[in-house]
Amino acid sequence: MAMKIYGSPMSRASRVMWCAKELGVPFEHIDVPWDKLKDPSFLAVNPNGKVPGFCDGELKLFESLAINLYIAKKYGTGELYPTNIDDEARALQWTLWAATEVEPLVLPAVMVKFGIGSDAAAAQAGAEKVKPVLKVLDDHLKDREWLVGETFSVADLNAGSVVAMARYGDIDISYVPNASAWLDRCLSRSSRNPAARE
Ligand SMILES: N[C@@H](CCC(=O)N[C@@H](CS)C(=O)NCC(=O)O)C(=O)O
Repeated sequence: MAMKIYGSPMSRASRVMWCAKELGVPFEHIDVPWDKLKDPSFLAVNPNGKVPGFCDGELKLFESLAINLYIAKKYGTGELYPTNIDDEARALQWTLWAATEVEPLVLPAVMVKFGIGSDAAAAQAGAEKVKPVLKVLDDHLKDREWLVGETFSVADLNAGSVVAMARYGDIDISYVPNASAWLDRCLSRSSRNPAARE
């Protein structure tokens, strides 16, 4: 039975679809209308009433980046997921860094851009506060192409999914050229092409 990924492609479900497509793992995509997220039928999938929701056989998961770590480890160890404990720890580090240090600062700009939120002051403050955070990423990438090891990994996919929100929110990140070029590399993967296999 194929994995099931619930949620609009315009939501964080896109991160999970990207991960599955990167590995060529077949999945069933179930779009869930925004006004149905708190319905009991969807709460049975994700009790938070948010997308993505995810099922793989008996396993149900929420949290997009955690789902990606699971998919990458189960279907892509040695490819998308590291084979040694040090690199595994680095992948977890960059994932948690993106979720906790970056996402809260760039989210308000995305909300304003798409008319979901109206706190322009929070959007502007986040765009300022994220500068030293992205400098950490930029410094790490000054003499390397990818975050962990020599190839694109789940660390890039997860952190790239989050840093991309700065772009979606029209936050200029050209002041971190290494991070900017890395984001371009991440976002130009063929697995992000809408025509990539589901
Ligand atoms: N940290 C969660 C965030 C999930 C989330 O907030 N999803 C949004 C869509 S991108 C949602 O479902 N919002 C509806 C709501 O909050 O009611 C994740 O990464 O999966």
